[in-house]
Amino acid sequence: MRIAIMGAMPEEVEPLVARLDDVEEILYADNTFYFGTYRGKEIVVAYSKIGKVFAALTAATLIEKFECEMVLFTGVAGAISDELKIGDLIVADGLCQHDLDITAFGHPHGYVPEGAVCIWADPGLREIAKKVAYDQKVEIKEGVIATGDQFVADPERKTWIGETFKADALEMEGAAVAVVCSALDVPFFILRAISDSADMDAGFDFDAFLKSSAKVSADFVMAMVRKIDG
Ligand code: OS5
Repeated sequence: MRIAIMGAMPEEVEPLVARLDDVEEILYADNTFYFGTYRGKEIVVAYSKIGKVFAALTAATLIEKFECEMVLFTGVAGAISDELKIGDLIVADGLCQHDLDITAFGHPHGYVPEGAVCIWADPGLREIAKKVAYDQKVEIKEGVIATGDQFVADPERKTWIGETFKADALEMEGAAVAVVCSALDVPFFILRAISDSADMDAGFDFDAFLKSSAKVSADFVMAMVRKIDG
């Protein structure tokens, strides 16, 4: 079983690469893929670069070129739910694209013909996350994560996204990974730790908490890898 673990930014994958044994770097499609092992399991780590297009390219490459059989995403997110504070973990049950808009043709926000507003993450991997959380006595929230090519630092936009998609957090890559994995029938899991609240302070908070929150998420995903069979 070869497991892909991806993030969007260097800070999101550095804690993963640091824990791999026998690391080999492979350059492909203008990106670096880190091959290694962790507790005897074959792992491929990559950061995609920011946004939906880069994330889709990386997820597709991990599956089609490097033959990964599942994709785990780790990184940070902006909180929508008031329950989520800096450093808290959210597991996506569903992912949607808040910036996908052909409402001029009568379609709902986030929908295009032959697509779906919400794509559901793998239930088995979400169960493993719950077991890890129980073992580690850590709280995780499950909820919808909204994705768009926009760093949200605006309370009005954040509220609109929360209300329109019933979303608890937002980021810029998760739904792209979901679209690719579901089209290719590969199980996927998206985990984020909160770095900011997508409000007027978001830019400042993001800079202050990117590294610490990215590590919270990366450590949790590695604990999941230890529990995954195969
Ligand atoms: O990957 C982007 C989405 N991430 C989640 C996130 C988020 N998304 C939307 N709105 C929010 N409020 C969010 N909070 C957390 C985080 C990331 C945001 S874009 C930040 C870009 C900052 C930056 N620009 N240049 N660098 C960093 C330096 C650099 C250099 C080399 C490689 C990468 C970055």
